Amino acid sequence: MIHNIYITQFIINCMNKNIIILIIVLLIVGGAGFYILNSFKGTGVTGGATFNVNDKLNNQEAKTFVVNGENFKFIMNGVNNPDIKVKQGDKVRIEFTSTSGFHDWKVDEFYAATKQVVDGDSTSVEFIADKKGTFEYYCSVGQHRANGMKGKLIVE
Ligand SMILES: [Cu+2]
Repeated sequence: MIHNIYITQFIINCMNKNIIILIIVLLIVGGAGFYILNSFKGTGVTGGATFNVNDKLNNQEAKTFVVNGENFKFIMNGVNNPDIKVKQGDKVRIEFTSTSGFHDWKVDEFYAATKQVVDGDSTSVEFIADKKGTFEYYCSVGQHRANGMKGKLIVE
């Protein structure tokens, strides 16, 4: 009986020791992980005017649309001036190429605008579609918008 108590005591002592060691290991690993994660923050490549510090949406995967422009229309997957549909809160990325002529892609309500590109050049813009509604995207070069170079951005 006494023998059994000693064995039980011994096992409990061992478990305590193991638990303490486990906790120490977890603290070290956790601390190192936290330190490594922190050291990565702030070193990210920003690459654009849409980078928001302290914006968790920034980590969201962007919904990407590949759009081409020519005189005087936008084309996406073979469709002219297509409706671009997203959900409220989505991060939207427009990858825009001018197949011919001088063009850009713009939506005023989200202050989203690519730079103007010419013949075969590409550019892109990212923005958060933070309000619902139907908005017009368009080309701001010359009279292109009036000539029909526009379409709908629908945020649901
Ligand atoms: Cu244009």
